This record gives sequence, C-alpha cells and structure tokens, in this order.
Amino acid sequence: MARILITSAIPYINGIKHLGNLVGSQLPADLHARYHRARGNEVLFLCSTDEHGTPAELAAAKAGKPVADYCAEMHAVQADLAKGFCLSFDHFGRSSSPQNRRLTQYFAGRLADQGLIREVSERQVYSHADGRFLPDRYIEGTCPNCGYDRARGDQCENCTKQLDPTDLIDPRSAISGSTNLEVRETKHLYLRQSVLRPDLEAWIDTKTDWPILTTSIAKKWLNDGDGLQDRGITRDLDWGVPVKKGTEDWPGMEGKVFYVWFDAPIEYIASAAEWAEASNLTDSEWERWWRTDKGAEDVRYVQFMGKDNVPFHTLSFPATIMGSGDPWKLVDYIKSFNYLNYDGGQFSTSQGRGVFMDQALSILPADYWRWWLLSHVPESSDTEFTWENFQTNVNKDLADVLGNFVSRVTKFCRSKFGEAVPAGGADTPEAAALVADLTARVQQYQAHMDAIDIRKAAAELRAIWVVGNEYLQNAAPWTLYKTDPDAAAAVTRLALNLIGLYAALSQPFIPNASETLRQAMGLASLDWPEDVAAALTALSAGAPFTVPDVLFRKITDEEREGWQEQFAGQRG
Ligand code: B3M
Ligand code: ZN
Repeated sequence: MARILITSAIPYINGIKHLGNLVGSQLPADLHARYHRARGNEVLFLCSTDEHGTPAELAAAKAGKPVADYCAEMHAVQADLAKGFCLSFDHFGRSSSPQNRRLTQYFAGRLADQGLIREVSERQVYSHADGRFLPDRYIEGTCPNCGYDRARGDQCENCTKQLDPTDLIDPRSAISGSTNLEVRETKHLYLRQSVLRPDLEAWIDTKTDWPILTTSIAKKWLNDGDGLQDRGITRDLDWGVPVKKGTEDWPGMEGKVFYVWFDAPIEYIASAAEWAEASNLTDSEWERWWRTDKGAEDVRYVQFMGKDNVPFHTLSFPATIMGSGDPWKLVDYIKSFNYLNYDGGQFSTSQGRGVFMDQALSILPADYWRWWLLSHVPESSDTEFTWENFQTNVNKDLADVLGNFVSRVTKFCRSKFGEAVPAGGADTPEAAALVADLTARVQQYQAHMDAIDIRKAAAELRAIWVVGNEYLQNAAPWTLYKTDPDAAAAVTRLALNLIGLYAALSQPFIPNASETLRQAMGLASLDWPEDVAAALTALSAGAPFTVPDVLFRKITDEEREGWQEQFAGQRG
C-alpha cells in the first residue's frame, strides 16, 4: 500500500472562488485523492484557506468587518462549498491557526540559526492619502517585465513575475487610488534564497518527470537570476503571523508580521497538525506524513496548483524547507495548470466575471460541473468555458452515453425479468471480447490516472462507457428476448454488472452519480476492478436492484440561453 500526501493550493479567503480557481487546484487534487483511496492506498488530502496578507485585509475592509471575523465567516462559506463540490479533504484548515503561527515562527527561527536571514533596511512605499505603508496588493501599477498595467505589488498576474512594490511603474494605492506616494525606510527580514540557489537548481534538475509547465516556470525564474533574489519575508501589517524567532521576540521587528507567501505554504504542514488535533491523534500521526525522520520517507507528496503559484512552490517554499536544515518532506511531484477562461475573456474575482462556485451549484448538481471541468482541465494550454460546449458535452457524455445506458439496462431488465439480476444463459464470444477490451481500457485508464494525465483519463473513461453502449446495441437483448430469453438474460446480467463497474471507475470524477448507482445495484461498496472479468460477475443471479431516477438530465437550449444571459455581466 502506497502512502500519498496531497495538497491543493490553498485558496485566498477573500471571497468565493470561481470555476477557474476550482479546476486549477482543488478539483484535480480531489480526483487524485479519490483515485488513490479507491486503489487502496493510504491518502492524506489537505487544503486550507489562505487567510493572511493584503487580500484578506482588503476584502474585510470592503465588507466592513473586522478581519478575523471576516476570515472565520468566509472559511465556513468556503468549507461548505467544498462539501457541495464533494471535495474530499481529510482536513480543510486555516492558515491563521495556532499550529501555523507556531510553525511559521519556528521555520523563521531555524532559517535564522542557519544564517539564512538577513535584516534589511528597506525602501517601502508609503501613502500620504492612506496614512500607511502599501505592501503587496495595496499597490498597483505597470509591470516592468511585460507592461501589463494592472500588476500588483507582489506579482504580475499577466507574466507571473514576482515583484516588489517599488518595481512598479506609475504606482498607485489600491485603497484610495492615490498616486501621492513616497518611498520611506523600514526594517525587514530577507530570506537569503540566493545562497540556496545551487541546491534548488540541483533539486529541480532531478525532476525530469514533472510537467513542462512546472519546470519551465521554475527554470525561468531560477536562471533569470531574479526569481532567486533574496526575498523580503516580513511586512508592515497588523494581520498575520507576528514576527518571532521561534518562541523568542525578534528585536527591531515589533509590530510586524510575516509575508503571506512565507506562511501560506507552511500551512500545508500546519494543516496536517490541525487534522491530527481535530481527529484526536498524536503529533507522531501527522509527523509520519511530513518528517522523513519520523516515517515520511516512503510518502509520495503531490501538489496541485495554477501556474501563477508555481514560483512559490518550486523555489520559495523548497528554500524554506531546505534552509531549515530539518528533515521535512519535500514535494515529489508538482502538477500545475494553465488558466480556464470564461466566454471570450478571463474569469476574474475582482471584476466578478464568470461563474462562481455558489452560483454553479445553484443551477446544477456538482457532478455536471466536475465532469465538464475535469474533462476540459487546462493541462497543456489555456482552455475556454462556453455555455454551448458545456451543454453539448454534458448532454452527450453524461446523459446520452452513461445515463442512457443505465436507464435502458435497468428498465429493460425490470420489464422482462423483474428487479433482480436474471439467471440463465451462457457467456458468448462477444461477452469475452468485451471483457478483453475493457481489461485493456481499464489498464489505460489507470495509467493515465497514475500519471495525472487528467484529460486522457477522462477520455478513456468516456470510451469505457461507450464500449458498454456498443455491446448492448449489438447484443440487442430486447430483440434476442423474443427468440432466446436465456441468451437475453445473460446479456442483461452482464450489462447490469457493467453498471457496477462504471460506478467504481467513475467515482473519482462523478462521486454522487457513482453512489446512486452503487445503491441502485445493491452493492455494499465500490471496489476497484483490479480484475475486470471478476468485477463483471460481482452481481450474481437473483441479486436485487432498483431502477435509479434519471442519473443526468439534459440541459435545454432555453436553460443554456438563460444562463448565458444571467452570467454575462458582473456578479451582483
Ligand atoms: N492563496 C494563491 C491562490 O489562491 C494562494 C495560494 C497559496 S498556496 C500555498 O491562487
Ligand atoms: Zn508582467
């Protein structure tokens, strides 16, 4: 049994996420977690909300709430939506947890002990109109790298370059819009990433199996020289992890907090500690996932994220881990994604453009979204969501192919043989050919799932559904029944067993439909078909079943047009 640690990039607390966010981290991570659990592996799947830094402060100010209250409320909202989408986190933590505070301060202390922190008297942008310093997202301007005119002080969304506020051309305050800014001196801690550059480069060079998207971004910033400049890890903000050296005060750093991108990845570890506490487990139970001196040697650690998060996960966080000198687990595989666009433009949280998680669930159940999003996940390039494509694919794949198969088989059986698996008849050469074909296809499906080639896996799963339809169409038990009821019974028995097979194989993609099918087929559990031939005899003659309600309904043209209109503007 393998042990797989899975983390999804932790979503910012500043509002409900859109489908582009969902498909770029949490949803594919869930697919991977469900698949490995189904294969009998031991999985720890963690996510959290990213609650510090300027995104949280700005959103709370906009909502007119104290930031701690705002974060608590939004965490509950996001946790609820995660449940709605069947995201099977073992724990959904909070980066504002005491565990993360302790670990973040601990790591800073370790890095300081190793001589990897230096104090820098830094020039920071101060806004006269706002009466405060403007770190990170509090400031916007033109990107010096690509010329994008809405780059933020921490990173350019357009070219992914990590920035400092003073890098921006024509800067303005994100709070007031004021350009009456002044650069003032303030003292901050810098992580000496430049010292760790050779180690990071050697480590990245061993990752020859990683997606090109991941390694190309890592190498770009590694070789640019820029990506590995020493980086400020503290900020002049109130909200965040107070700067401490382990448990001790840090002279000169009073009133400052750690930078959100310093503490956010550490929350991956803290989330495991939160999980142990919430589950009444000892520390050694989470440490066996995270410390190679305490059992994590054989853990495979996989991270999921959008491409804009890659520099922080390939360089900054590994620098924290390596620099600590402790035996923490480094990531084994980073699956990163391009962007999902919305109907001719970008999804945008700040502009309220696109479909957001709560809205999606209010119009259709989770499986419809999960299927479309995962089968169109932006793996090799950016992808576009259009309502036409959504309607076409959902209707075809889910309603016509899978749903229709289930409905025909169960209804036919009920009408001719009753609501139990029929006896009689013998296996035919066609049935044997079907088993051979499916055995090969299930192998392929597993290979794609193992490799996290999600689109290929979805295509193979769809092909597996199609093969069942073709078998049924050719065997035509409704005709056969008139001349040879026994032979028709054998076909029907096999087709009912196919439903059970589909339920097990489809569970990582469409868990609710799978559960409906499991119950309808009277299966105690959804066992992975390690042996396809055996799986197709799991339901033996006499086993009762029920005809499930419509598994997937079709999206009508009127609905599609209505939604197109409803989601054309900004979110209200
Ligand atoms: N919260 C950015 C994002 O949601 C950031 C990810 C942190 S992962 C440690 O895209
Ligand atoms: Zn740029």
